[in-house]
Amino acid sequence: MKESVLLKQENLHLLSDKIVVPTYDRSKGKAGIIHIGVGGFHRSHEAYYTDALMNETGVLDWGICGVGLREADRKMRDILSDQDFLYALIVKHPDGKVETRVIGSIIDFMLSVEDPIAVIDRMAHEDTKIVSLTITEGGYNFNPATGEFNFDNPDVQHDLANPGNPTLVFGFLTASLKKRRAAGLPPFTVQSCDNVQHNGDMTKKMLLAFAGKQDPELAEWIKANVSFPNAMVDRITPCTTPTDIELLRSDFGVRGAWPVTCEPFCQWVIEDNFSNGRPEWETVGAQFVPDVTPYEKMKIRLLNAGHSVLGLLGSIHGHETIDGAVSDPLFAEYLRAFMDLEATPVLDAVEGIDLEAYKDSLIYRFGNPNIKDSLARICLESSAKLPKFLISTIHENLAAGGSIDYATLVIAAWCLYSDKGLSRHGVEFDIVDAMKDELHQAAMGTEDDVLSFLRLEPIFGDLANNERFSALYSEMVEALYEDPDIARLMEKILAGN
Ligand code: CS2
Repeated sequence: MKESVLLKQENLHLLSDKIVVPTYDRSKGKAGIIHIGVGGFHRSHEAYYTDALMNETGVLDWGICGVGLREADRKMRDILSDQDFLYALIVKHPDGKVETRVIGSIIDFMLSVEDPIAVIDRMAHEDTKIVSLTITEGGYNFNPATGEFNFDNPDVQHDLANPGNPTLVFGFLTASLKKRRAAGLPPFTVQSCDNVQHNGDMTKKMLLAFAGKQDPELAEWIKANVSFPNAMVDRITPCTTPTDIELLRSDFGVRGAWPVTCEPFCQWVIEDNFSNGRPEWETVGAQFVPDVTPYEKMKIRLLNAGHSVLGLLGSIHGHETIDGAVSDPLFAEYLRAFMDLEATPVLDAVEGIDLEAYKDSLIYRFGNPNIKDSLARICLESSAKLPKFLISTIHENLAAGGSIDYATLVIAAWCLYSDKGLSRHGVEFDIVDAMKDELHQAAMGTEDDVLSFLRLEPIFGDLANNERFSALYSEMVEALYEDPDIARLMEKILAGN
């Protein structure tokens, strides 16, 4: 077998010419962007767009310095730093075609747990024009039912008491913006890349709540001077598996310890609102629009909610991946009916977008047999996702007198999932959720009080008191607890009960 090449800057010229590699001079790159939360998604999306831009135009001011705020980020930092911050992006097409490119836009990486001051200083450096975030839905630290900043979080308490030694993103943003202001530097733009509706507005609201407690005058300055563009981000990026690492070696001759795989589709719709300049990402396919609202709502309520529908129902049924679930005709029909009958009626029209075609494209993307997107990944942190992805649709349909059956079954399945933690065949789930214990406790009460799970107010708000919803939910939960054969209930809903 041909020898494989270690992924390093000095070895790039040895790589097969079927691999796209950075053509720009990385050693001259400046970190115009600090990115907090370098996981799979950042590496398949923002870092990919930025690399494509650097390759296309040769601009060097928009390199990315990754920042990890958690001890768990050490592995990524160590691996990337051993590879001169290079990694392979493996794009898997539905027809089996695989394209690989080496991404070079990340040029540095810092761990705040090692040196928080150095991170604050880097963010406060004049080269930094944008601080972008992929901190997951849960990282915004809001109470999902009220939408307000959660001051009860012990890490928030710590950060308020220790402004020079923060742990959470809001502490770092506040400390570095304070430094910039004192130095007379313009603020950076804070750019969220998470699946949160109005992600920029949400970041602003949370940061102002935190900074306002710490330094009200600074909060006023932030409010007046920092921009927080809203954006819709999209690219399905499953978790990297050992098979991906092996594929990179066997089919492309590259030894890279943590490649990223993703689908070919990629979308980024951004409001053009940057306080300190921005890369021309439109050159490489991003769209800049005056108002991103209709795009983000459409994506969250169809794509992300669709994932959750398949994720929870599919897990109970015993499916393991999104493509596995969507190739089951019952699940495909159920998903489409959920989209058509419950999600679409409460969406706003999106100029230039044919919603029917958008939904068709989602089902096509979900069916990509080479993207083995695990249902376990989809069900991660459901407590932060479902209020935005699915429960908002239920609330809006309740207000409008629309259908709620399809989504309600997902909530009932979530209760069973959190309570028993088992598929209908008895396979145990590995549940990862910041609210895992609360979810389990509440779900466990179901046999004594059928609405116990719904009483988790931060997630469900007052849904337990809604007669229409609670009656339907009770019926479904009782049926599921009696017999976890979820397919039977899905068929019943599809048949119009
Ligand atoms: C998924 C998303 O986490 C989830 O539940 O729905 O990660 C989804 O794959 C991305 O938003 C696609 O852009």
